Formats: sequence, structure tokens, C-alpha cells
Amino acid sequence: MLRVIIINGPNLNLLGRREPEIYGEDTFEDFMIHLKGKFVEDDVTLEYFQSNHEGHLLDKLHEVGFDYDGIILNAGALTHTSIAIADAIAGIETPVIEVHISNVHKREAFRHHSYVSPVAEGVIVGFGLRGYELAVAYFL
Ligand code: CA2
Repeated sequence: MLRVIIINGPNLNLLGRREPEIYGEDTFEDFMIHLKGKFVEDDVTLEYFQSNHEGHLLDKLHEVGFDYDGIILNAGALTHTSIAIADAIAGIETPVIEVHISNVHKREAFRHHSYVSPVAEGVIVGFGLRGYELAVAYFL
């Protein structure tokens, strides 16, 4: 049994409600139903956590980071600012895949740098919500 958690950071609770041209029209809750369906025959449990608070994201990384098999992290804008999240990832054992829905490299320059990437196992960028599915497939 593989245990994988998706952790989304600030503002990703707005998915499907604003800016559909960048982030698509699905809410993450709807997408989770679709995602669980895709892997229903695999021996994997998929959990989801979202927070707009950096400290809560750190607490969740510490909580799951020694027991789970994989973490799929979209830290939102904290990707570009948070040394604390990078330190948390470096301090845990569970491998982290960094995902971004949009192609951050096609966007503003301040989105081109990630503090997460150097401590991530891999990075999936610009494939929409499909990126989360690719990350689960990697852990499997
Ligand atoms: O492309 C991504 O997944 C991002 O991590 C999304 C972050 C952004 O700051 C990163 O540079 C790239 C922002 C998430 C905000 O999501 C919204 C969704 C709908 C409406 C408003 C914001």
C-alpha cells in the first residue's frame, strides 16, 4: 500500500472559481474525485491538504514526512519566497514532487525561481491538473 498526499498552498482553494484561463475550470475537490478514480485499481491511498498558511504547510510536511511514501507539493506563490518550506523538505524523509499547474516559465520573471526545486525529487510544470496525475504515476 502506497500512501501519497497532495499538499496545495496559498490561493489554490480558489481553483475553478477565478482565472479559469490560467488554472482551468475544475475545483480541486472535483479533480480529487477524478484522480482517485484513475488509480482505483492501484494499491494507493490519495489524500489532499490545502492551506493558505505557511506554518500549517510546514506542520503538515513534518507530520507526513516520515511515514508517507510520497508528497506532491504545489506551494503556490510560497514556491518563490519560502526558505522555510525548502528547509522543511530538506529535513523530512518522504520524497517531494513539485507541481505547478501553469507553466511558470512562460509567466512573470518572479515565478521563474523556486526554492522548492533544489530539494524536490522532480518538478512537473505547465500540464494543468494533469501534473498531479503524472506525479502519482511516478510514485507508483
Ligand atoms: O501554476 C501554479 O500551480 C502556481 O503554483 C499557482 C500559484 C502561483 O503563485 C505560482 O506562481 C504558480 C497561484 C495559485 C493561485 O491560484 C488561483 C486559482 C484561481 C484563482 C486565483 C488564484
